[in-house]
Amino acid sequence: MTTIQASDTAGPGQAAGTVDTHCPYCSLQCGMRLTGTPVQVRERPDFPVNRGALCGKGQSAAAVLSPAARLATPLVRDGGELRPASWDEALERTVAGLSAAQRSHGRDAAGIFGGGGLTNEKAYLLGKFARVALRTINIDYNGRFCMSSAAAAGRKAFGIDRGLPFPLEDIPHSGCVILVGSNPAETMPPALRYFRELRENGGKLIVVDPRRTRTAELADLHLQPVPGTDLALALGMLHLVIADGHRDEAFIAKRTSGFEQARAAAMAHWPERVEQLTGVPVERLTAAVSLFAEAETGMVLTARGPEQQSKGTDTVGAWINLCLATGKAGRPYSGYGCLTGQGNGQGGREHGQKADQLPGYRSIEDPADRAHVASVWGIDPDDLPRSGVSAYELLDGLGQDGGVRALLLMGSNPVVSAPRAGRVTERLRALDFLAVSDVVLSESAELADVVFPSTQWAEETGTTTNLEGRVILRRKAVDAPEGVRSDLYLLHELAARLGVEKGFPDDPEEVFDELRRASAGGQADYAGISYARVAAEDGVFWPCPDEQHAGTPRLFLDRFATPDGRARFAPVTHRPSAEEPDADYPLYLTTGRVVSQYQSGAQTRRVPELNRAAPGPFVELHPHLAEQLGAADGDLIAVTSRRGRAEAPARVTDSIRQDTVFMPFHWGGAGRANTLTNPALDPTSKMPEFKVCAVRVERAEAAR
Ligand SMILES: Nc1nc2c(c(=O)[nH]1)N[C@H]1C(S)=C(S)[C@@H](COP(=O)(O)OP(=O)(O)OC[C@H]3O[C@@H](n4cnc5c(=O)[nH]c(N)nc54)[C@H](O)[C@@H]3O)O[C@H]1N2
Ligand SMILES: Nc1nc2c(c(=O)[nH]1)N[C@H]1C(S)=C(S)[C@@H](COP(=O)(O)OP(=O)(O)OC[C@H]3O[C@@H](n4cnc5c(=O)[nH]c(N)nc54)[C@H](O)[C@@H]3O)O[C@H]1N2
Ligand code: SF4
Ligand SMILES: [Mo]
Repeated sequence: MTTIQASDTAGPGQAAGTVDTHCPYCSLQCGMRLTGTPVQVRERPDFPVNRGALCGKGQSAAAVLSPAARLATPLVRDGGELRPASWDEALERTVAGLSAAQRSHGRDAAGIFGGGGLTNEKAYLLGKFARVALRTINIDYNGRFCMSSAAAAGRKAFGIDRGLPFPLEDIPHSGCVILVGSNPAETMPPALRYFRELRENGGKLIVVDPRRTRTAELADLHLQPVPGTDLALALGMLHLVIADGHRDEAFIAKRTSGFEQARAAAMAHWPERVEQLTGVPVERLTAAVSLFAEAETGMVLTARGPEQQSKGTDTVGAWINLCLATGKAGRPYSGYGCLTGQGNGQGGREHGQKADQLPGYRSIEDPADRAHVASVWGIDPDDLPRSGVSAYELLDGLGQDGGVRALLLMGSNPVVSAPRAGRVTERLRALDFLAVSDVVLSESAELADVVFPSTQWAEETGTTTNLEGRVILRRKAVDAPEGVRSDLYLLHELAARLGVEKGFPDDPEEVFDELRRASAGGQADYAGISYARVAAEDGVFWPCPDEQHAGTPRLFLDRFATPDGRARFAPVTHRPSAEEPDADYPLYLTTGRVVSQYQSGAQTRRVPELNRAAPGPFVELHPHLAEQLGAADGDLIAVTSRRGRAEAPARVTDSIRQDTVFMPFHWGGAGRANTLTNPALDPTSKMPEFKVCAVRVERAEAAR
């Protein structure tokens, strides 16, 4: 039974037996209160982001604490089967596996794959473990699959990458918000309130999505483009802004650079051409431009729709251009923001899990950055590895010459969530050695040689950084089952057994204090953020360079973070998706989420009430398409792409374009959407094209 541990874990002023903490799942990091035995989730009305509201995943999160749902002991593979083992045996096997690969194939043959759900402390120590204990270049993480395109575009334009440059509470005060490929009605339900309040205040909401989602139904205007054409759409809007005299000359002159090139590209995207490329009628494009350009203030918020494309970085750049040309950036209630996704999607990328990054958003190739981090780590900068390859490239090369031979996977389930997942599963099987740390026996853990059961969320203390750049504290509320230890302990033990005795503490606050020093002076500066402040202030926004600094809820009001203080226009033009429909594969497939399942489903598929609400995969298709196939709602549909074939029941709805089908990606097995997806990568961010590929669709019997 899971019992609340109140004595040393409850914050100041909290009743014994009650612990205030945050949800284990998405980047809103909703505040919640844990109480009772067995532990139950309750409202915590005082936390500003969600003011007590929780979605069904948050409400039911305690189910995954139950020993029946979670891993409770290490497992090792013996004669083909996984069997329970001691921590000692599991650790020894792992050190042997990693070391053998490095001895035979060089240091870079050991690799790490991390996750954006890991706390800042875990992400930081995992990056340090790769560079200091394994000394490999090969570490990357699932954040590449998430908001890496927005991060790359944000850095190019503004000189810094923070999901939102303002708190969510600013949204209702804006004049017009364009939500591009974001479906918060399913993916962040408590945040919907901010968009409802926007409309109550007279502000306008525009939603851009190939599907009329529940979010789109709230909008004043819904644009329904062909998947993969957001870049053309944004260029078309910029064209009209310029043609209709809506640009803000004074802002462009004073606070930006590069307008001329962006203007030239936009002029080649006249409205009729854009209608042809995107399927969005000229009148609707014009209406969108009027709503946005004529509003006093405005925001563009993107999520995975426009970002998970092989041109995601350019696409986000084009939407930023629209903000800059209309003077809707760098001032109150205006700006571009990315709605990050995972619980620590923001912090997870700032502290060193990404192949090219060191803590504090420092660059692993920059001599001054290397010197700073090496001094905090007490090593010679020359001993720091350089940057390795990106997530999909790392997975694609597993077990091959020049690739990783022994992998530690922590906080991701790529068998379900990686693009072209059939290939990725085959590569994981080809490894000499695979260790997985997880809280449940995920599909990826099932392939491992060693499985470590990690403490999660309410069983441990740690910080995450939510989509606003607000660093928050998740407090330990319950003890984990015996046999379960934290990821920090795992890294501490592995490092020691690899001969690095010092520098891998397993106390989260100690790790955080080191992270603060490592990040000091970097872009994502956490130096002034302490556990005590985070607890007292409902979170602290980075950058926060010292303890006296208030933190930075709003960025760019005086200047952008570029060397000259100006935001940069992106010189981008439209290009097609990596795979467009043709005679053999005549339709678009796009993928995404439903409200009751989270990501690869590893956690939420273990919660009965969520499974009742979302029991399995489906293929969303338009009634006209269903009629052509002779398929009715619920009939089994076969979807085939150049990568493979998946089957799931039809869900017939006129809310989707006729040329497009949609599948959620939360399930493995026959209905796995990622059997189909195209791993074509964005050249800058290395984001795979989850949101567009070409498919053929048939009734399953007809296809057999
Ligand atoms: N319930 C639930 N909530 C979650 C998650 C979850 O798995 N389940 N995951 C969390 C994470 S990590 C993330 S990243 C966020 C993601 O949050 P969102 O980005 O909101 O989620 P998605 O469903 O992936 O994509 C959003 C929308 O993009 C649309 N879309 C598809 N193709 C295109 C396109 O080419 N252009 C445009 N403009 N739109 C397109 C889809 O129809 C979909 O409605 O959600 C977080 N919250
Ligand atoms: N087709 C398609 N595919 C997609 C997407 C899409 O839109 N379409 N979206 C992509 C996006 S945005 C994302 S973020 C990825 C996410 O996909 P994954 O990377 O697979 O993410 P999760 O399913 O959250 O996997 C996290 C794993 O870590 C475990 N875990 C949770 N907390 C901890 C912890 O503290 N320690 C350890 N050791 N383990 C923990 C969970 O149980 C789970 O098994 O999927 C991507 N894949
Ligand atoms: S919206 Fe996100 S953080 Fe909030 S309760 Fe739901 S899953 Fe948790
Ligand atoms: Mo994500």
